Amino acid sequence: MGILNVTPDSFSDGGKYTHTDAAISQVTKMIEQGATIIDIGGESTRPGAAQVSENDELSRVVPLVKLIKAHFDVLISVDTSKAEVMAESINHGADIINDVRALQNEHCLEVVANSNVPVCLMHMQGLPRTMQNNPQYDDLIDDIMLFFQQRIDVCQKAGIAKERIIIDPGFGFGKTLEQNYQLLGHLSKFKVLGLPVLSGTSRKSMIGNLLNKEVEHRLAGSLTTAILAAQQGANIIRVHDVEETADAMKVLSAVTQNL
Ligand code: 7PJ
Repeated sequence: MGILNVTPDSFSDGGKYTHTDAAISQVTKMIEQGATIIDIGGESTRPGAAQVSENDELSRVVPLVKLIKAHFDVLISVDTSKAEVMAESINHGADIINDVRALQNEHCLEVVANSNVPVCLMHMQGLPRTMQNNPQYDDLIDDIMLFFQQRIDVCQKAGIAKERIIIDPGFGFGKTLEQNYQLLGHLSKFKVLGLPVLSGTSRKSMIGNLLNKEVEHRLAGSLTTAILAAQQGANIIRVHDVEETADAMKVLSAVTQNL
């Protein structure tokens, strides 16, 4: 899954792809490099980021969904927590809804239930503005597991079949540095839920803070996390550096296919 950020303030590609032409060339490049899903995000969820109005998010995301649909044969994922953005994106051909709030905002459950697209439920403790202020768990893995079980249950009761659900433990979303690495080390545990797992660590602070490196120097760290996640059964790896990650995944599968 290649990340296409369309927010002016998203941290690692800071507004470079706000314009249509740039977005198209970025998508072309990511597909050539091996991305099979493009994740469009119109709301920055980095800690402390400004909130985005529904109209702004709609006007950033929906034209891109239409454009990508018209020009490419690739799965389109929309990273949003707003029911209206979900609905409009689905109407214009989005293939996956990726919600860092796991459909907890108003009307989101209904919108997804009334469609047939898969949805990624991500775990977040707290909310983006404050989530990194001293996150606490009784037991990190058990707490996140319980959250997934509850959200899967709520989704199923709302009419979203289990077959449509993808889970994501939400690296960096209300987790300390240690907790993020503990989570990565135990990622395979979530496979007991019998659902596809998405892992998103690309260029995140968990890498920057460990290595003391700025965003443009986090490739080696990002690749290491991608490999560790894939080795534990992650099915979708959400990344900025598609070419390098696709190479790493090819090498990994050459090994695992010959085991
Ligand atoms: C994630 C996401 C993630 C899923 C972002 C960033 C922050 N969606 N959207 N998982 N992260 N499913 O890319 O650093 O980890 S935005």
